[in-house]
Amino acid sequence: MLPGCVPWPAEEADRYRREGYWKGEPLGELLRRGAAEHGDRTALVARGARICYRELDARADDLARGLSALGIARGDRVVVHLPNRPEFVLATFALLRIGALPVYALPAHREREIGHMCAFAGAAAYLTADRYLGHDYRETARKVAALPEVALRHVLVAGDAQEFTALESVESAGRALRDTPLPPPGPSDDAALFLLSGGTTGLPKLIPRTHDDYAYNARAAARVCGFDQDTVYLAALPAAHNFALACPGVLGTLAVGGTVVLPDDPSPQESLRLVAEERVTATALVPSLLALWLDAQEWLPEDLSSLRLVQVGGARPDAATAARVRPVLGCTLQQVFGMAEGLLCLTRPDDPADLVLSCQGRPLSPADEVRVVDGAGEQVPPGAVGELLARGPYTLRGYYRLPEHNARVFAGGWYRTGDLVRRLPDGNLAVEGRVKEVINRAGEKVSAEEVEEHLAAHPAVRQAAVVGESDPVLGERISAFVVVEDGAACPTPGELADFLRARGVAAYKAPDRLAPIPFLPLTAIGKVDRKALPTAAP
Ligand code: OOB
Repeated sequence: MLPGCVPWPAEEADRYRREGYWKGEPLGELLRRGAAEHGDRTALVARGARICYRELDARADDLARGLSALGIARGDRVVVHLPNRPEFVLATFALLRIGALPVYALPAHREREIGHMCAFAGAAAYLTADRYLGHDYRETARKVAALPEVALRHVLVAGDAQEFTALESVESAGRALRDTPLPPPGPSDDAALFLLSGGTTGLPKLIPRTHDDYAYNARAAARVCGFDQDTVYLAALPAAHNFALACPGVLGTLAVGGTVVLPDDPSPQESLRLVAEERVTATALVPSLLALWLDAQEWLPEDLSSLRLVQVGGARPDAATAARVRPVLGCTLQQVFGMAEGLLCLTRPDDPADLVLSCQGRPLSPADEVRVVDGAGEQVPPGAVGELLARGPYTLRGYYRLPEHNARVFAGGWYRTGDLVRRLPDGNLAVEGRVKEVINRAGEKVSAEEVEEHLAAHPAVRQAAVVGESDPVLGERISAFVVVEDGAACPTPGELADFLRARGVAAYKAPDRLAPIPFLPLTAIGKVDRKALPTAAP
């Protein structure tokens, strides 16, 4: 095991192998198998170019040899900071094949996050693009490489590399070494890659995912979603995020011989155009992006008749938005409640529509174990709200190099998710908020998410974000930021209190403070970034 990572206990690991969850196959083989079975089929579509399985496989090998010749070796960490371009997929397989570990940064990250990741991971290399969406990533590379705590041996750039090493030149150097055998990637139960924790507070933590666990995650998700070689998956979210990478995402699609479409930019216009042009069948969206798709489709309709499945996750969609999927997009909605740490819950494509609208899904694997507990760690009665604990064949046993934090967050192999859920009698989970986003107002506990949902139901309110602010009298007060519908006047706190009361909501949940805001700040993956909301009263 890579030092700093926490293995599963031998007993559980044996069970996961025996029961067929862990197949003992390195993740890099997922594409090798694809190439053997689907050689001429299109694996990737990007910027009008089409790359078949055989070509993608061969190019990944070339890049693997090139990287190896540069001295990048098994166990090295490489921060991968690429937008959704073919190089992302090539670099992923090249690194996996030589046992070097990609550490996936999101395109929206800048030198603060990247510097932290490079330092904390002890990265040997940083791989980025030249420019994307108006940002020059070489500038980021310069700033990061200059940090005293960062010790990069290489900076690789896809595109115009300027003073850095061009990724293309590494691939062509590797092409000249085609007769050289590739070094083996190491045991399949060892860490293969690092994902970032999705927490909206503090700097991201690193989550090691093993070859065995992540391959299972991708394959099982593909199975549950009905992906096959006719699937055309649009990576509308950053492929560096677990949702679009392996739930089933890019890896799940490639595992079954489907086609991955990479948009040039993340705008709904570009995505919807590609759905029509490439006959896309499935995609994954966060609620904020789904709302944009729905609006865009109403004023600039495209032919979406190929679309079968739209996955929505990362945050809970409001009921009204979720209900528009079938009428506006003409396809099945799938709610996905996942986390980079592992556990993935999904509604199933053949679930009744009212069930899909009422919960966030059930665990992916028969081997997933979940518990819903109160503050004392005791299981709550069925149907009551409590904190979700999880363990299973693809849920981490510890964050990378954080033994003290791990001691607090893991007990008996259970990962404390920090999410408040309700378990329905059929095993589905409804997400009710987060432990941390509970506002303690004069002793009353208020879920920020619950208040947001009520505020968003007001006709003048398009979106709302609620945070707790310290208050000399109440301890914490409820502060609401609202985006008002076009042409509507911002409701007053009194009107909102009346509105909430009319909905039968306890009076203590009404916001104490209200501020109109032009748009809600989002995190790198598109969730509402509560910590970026202004905290002082306007
Ligand atoms: C996904 O992963 P992360 O790591 O960015 O964030 C995980 C957290 C969860 O612990 C939960 O608090 C929240 O995001 N979350 C949801 C949700 N899906 C995730 N909260 C409410 N409803 C949902 N459907 O966000 C992620 C990873 C894989 C697949 C999908 C999402």
